[in-house]
Amino acid sequence: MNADVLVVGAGFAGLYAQHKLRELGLSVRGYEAGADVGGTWYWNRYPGARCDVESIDYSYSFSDELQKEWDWSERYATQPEILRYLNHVADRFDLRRDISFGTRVTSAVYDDDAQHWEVRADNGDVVTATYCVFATGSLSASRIPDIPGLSEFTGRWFHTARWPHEGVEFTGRRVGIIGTGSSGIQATPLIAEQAAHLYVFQRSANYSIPAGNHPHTDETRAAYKATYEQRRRASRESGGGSPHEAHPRRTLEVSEEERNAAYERRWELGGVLFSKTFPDQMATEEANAPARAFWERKIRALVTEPAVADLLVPTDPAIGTKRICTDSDYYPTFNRDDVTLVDIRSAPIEEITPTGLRTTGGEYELDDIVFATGFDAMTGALLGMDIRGRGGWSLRDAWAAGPRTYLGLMTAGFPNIFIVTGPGSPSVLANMVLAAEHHIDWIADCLVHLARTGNATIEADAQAQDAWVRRSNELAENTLFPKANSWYLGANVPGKPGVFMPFIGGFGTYRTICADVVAKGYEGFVLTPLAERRRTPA
Ligand code: N01
Repeated sequence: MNADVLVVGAGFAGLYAQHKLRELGLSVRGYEAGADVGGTWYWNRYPGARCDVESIDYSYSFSDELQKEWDWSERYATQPEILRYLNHVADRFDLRRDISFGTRVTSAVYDDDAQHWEVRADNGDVVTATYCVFATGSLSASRIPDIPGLSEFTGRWFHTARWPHEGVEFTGRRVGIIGTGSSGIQATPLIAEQAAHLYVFQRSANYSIPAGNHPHTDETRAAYKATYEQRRRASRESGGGSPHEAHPRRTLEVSEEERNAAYERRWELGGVLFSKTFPDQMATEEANAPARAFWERKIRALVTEPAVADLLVPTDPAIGTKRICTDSDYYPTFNRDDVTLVDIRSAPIEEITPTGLRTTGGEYELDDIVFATGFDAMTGALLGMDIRGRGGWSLRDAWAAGPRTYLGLMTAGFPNIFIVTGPGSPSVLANMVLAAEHHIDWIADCLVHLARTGNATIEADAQAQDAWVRRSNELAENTLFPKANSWYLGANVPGKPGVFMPFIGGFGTYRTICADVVAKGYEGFVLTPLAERRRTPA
């Protein structure tokens, strides 16, 4: 099988890649591990799953008709609604026809002589493709920690990112949930409503902000649709890919009263943008401390038992250095008699027993265990495949000390492989839909340029890549982010190199950098013409 472009993944990024690249007249072949479209929204079906970026922003911008015709029902869409939306997009633009579903790409090997990739999938398919686009997601390789005894457990167990499609009934059952990141924090209140008793096993407390979700009305929908164009423009120029204006002054330049009023306004609005109340909030501990103190006062007021509140307040000194969570009624859930917060920091889990779980502090009888234990983020899905570039050089070796890319788009030694929202791009720090659209548009323009200029390959120049990695690291080091043990740094995966993976310089700035690179003739990339031996048939 041959294709001009092979696209791996059929989430937001992969679907748009199908649409955009097909429009260029290229033959596109797609592979997707899930049985249908949706990517992260196909897999993450746990109770309470919803997006923490407003639905009107977390949606495609490439078609004005699409964004005008789709009516979001709530400010923050639920997983089922986002999946319905993606199915609608796939139907509307006929995007399924070139995708093999339920099929995982296992390897991609570059043939230097033929200047193409040979890609293999787990159904036995072998495809030769000139270009590969890896739209494999930043949070797609789910992780179950290596806790002894799981195979002996006689109850049911689930991972939030591999949730059964038919749903799970917890009524009358004793449930243990391990993990208190975004997934655990969203699932906890809903599982608590059903379970006979819920044990929340917490190793690290997280900062969560009430989401401030509300239904949209015809009026709010008409209002946002009328200003969509301005909203999208503001999002593209912003730091995080959605319209947001921080307070015009720095944290300590305003009085305590004004500061608290600003936090209160953001708190009332709800959501992750609390982290960006002041422009310097993530830059220094002094600027972060008042926001953190405000958060703590709010949370303590929600939790009845002071000892439980003590546990729910993170030990990380700064708020927002780990991905901030958003919730609906997470903290009040711990006031219920049928919910117990178990501190597994001071008394770690020793093993899963046939009938529950044992920590160094005690034994818990459980019917069900829910792993909300996260992902091998940003690199897990890519390194899960055997990708070999020039001279058989493997991506796993190239990234052994942490991911190295130029602009997050390409890696030196791997010609014609594009990564969508990869490490070294704003990625998870931005609105992923707009970030994916930006990358796919950039890739499409690049392929047109290659064709027009008679070039067959493009790859990152090693020196430009080194400089980009240095620049990204320096930017991160000037913030509080690297101080936390977060998945941004790979800290949740034993043995993973501790490198801050996303580009933290801001989405708008990054877009300008990418445009400048193109304006300067793809500066930092090496373009090579079609090899002589390919032009003249033997
Ligand atoms: O995963 P996480 P997540 N023993 O890695 C714990 C996006 N997302 O799926 O912190 C015991 O954040 C771990 O403890 P610790 C969003 O970007 C978005 O919740 O390592 N515990 C932690 O508490 C988010 O950041 C949305 O000490 C163990 C938890 O498991 C990202 O996905 C919703 C353990 C993992 O938290 C990941 O979120 C959901 C062990 N061995 C997800 N191993 C929204 O849009 C891990 N843990 C709202």
